[in-house]
Amino acid sequence: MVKIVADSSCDLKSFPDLSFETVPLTLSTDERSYVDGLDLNVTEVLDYLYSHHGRSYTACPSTQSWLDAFEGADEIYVVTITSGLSGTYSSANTAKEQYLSEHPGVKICVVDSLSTGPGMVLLIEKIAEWKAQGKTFEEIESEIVNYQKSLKLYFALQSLHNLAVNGRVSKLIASAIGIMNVRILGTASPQGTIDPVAKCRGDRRVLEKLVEEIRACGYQGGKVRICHVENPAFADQIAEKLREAFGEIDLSIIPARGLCSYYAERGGIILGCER
Ligand code: X90
Repeated sequence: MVKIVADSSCDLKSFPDLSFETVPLTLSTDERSYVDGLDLNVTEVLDYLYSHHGRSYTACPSTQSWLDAFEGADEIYVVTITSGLSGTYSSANTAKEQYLSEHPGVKICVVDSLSTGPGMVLLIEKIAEWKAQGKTFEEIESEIVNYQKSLKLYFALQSLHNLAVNGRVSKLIASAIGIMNVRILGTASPQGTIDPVAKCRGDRRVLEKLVEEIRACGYQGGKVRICHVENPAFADQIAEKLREAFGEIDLSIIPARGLCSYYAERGGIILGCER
C-alpha cells in the first residue's frame, strides 16, 4: 500500500483518493497539553493560550506516532515541517530507520519541506499527482527536490510573540511588531528558517507588499495554497488580488490546524506558491 504521512503542521486533515495520515505535534503549557489531532478545537486552544499567562511550548511527534502511521504501508512518503525550526524531520528519520529494520523491503522517502503549512500541501499534492500518473518511488524521490526548489513560502503575521518566546525568531525582530497595527511579512529562507522581509502598517499595505513580493520572486500564475488563522477574509482578499494580477489560478484556502495557529497566531496567514 502506498501512503503519504505528514505532520499536523501541514494543516490538511484528509486527502482524496489516497491513503493519507497526519501525525500530531503537541501544544502545551505547564498545566495543559493539547494534541494537534483531527478533533482539536483551534478556537478553544487559542482562547486558552491567550488567557494563560505562563509559558507555552510545542513538541514534535514521537517516533512511535510515526511508526503507527506507517503500519501496513510498503511505499511511504513522509513530508515534515522544516528541520530548520523543528525536530520533527529528525524524529521521522528515526522512525524510518526503525520501520525499515522491522520491515525489510519497504520504501520510505522522508522529505524535509524546509517550509510548513501550504508549502507542505503543495508537496503532498505533487506526490499524489505523480503517484496517480504511475511514477515510481525512485522517480518521485529524485524529482521532489527539484519541485521543492520551485516553491516559495510567504507569511504575514500580526504577532511573533510565540515564535520569539520559543526561540524560533530573534526577540529583536519580534519586538518591532504587535504595536500600532504593524504586520510582519516574511519568507522561508533556503535553509527553512524565518526570513523577515518587511514591516507593514495595516492590512492594505501588507497585502500590496505581499503581491509585490510574489511577483518579484518569479511567480507567473502557478498553484497557490493559503492557510489562515481564523482570518478567511484576509485570505479571500489575497486570492482576489492575485486573480486581478494573474488571471485564473488554481488556489485554495485552508484553515490552519493547531501548530501553525499557535505560531502564526490569530489573524496570521501563510501562503505557498509555485514559481
Ligand atoms: O518541534 C516543534 O515543537 C515545532 C516547532 C515549529 C516552529 C515554527 C513553526 C512556524 C509556523 C510561522 C510562519 C511560517 C514560517 C515558516 C518558515 C520556514 C508558522
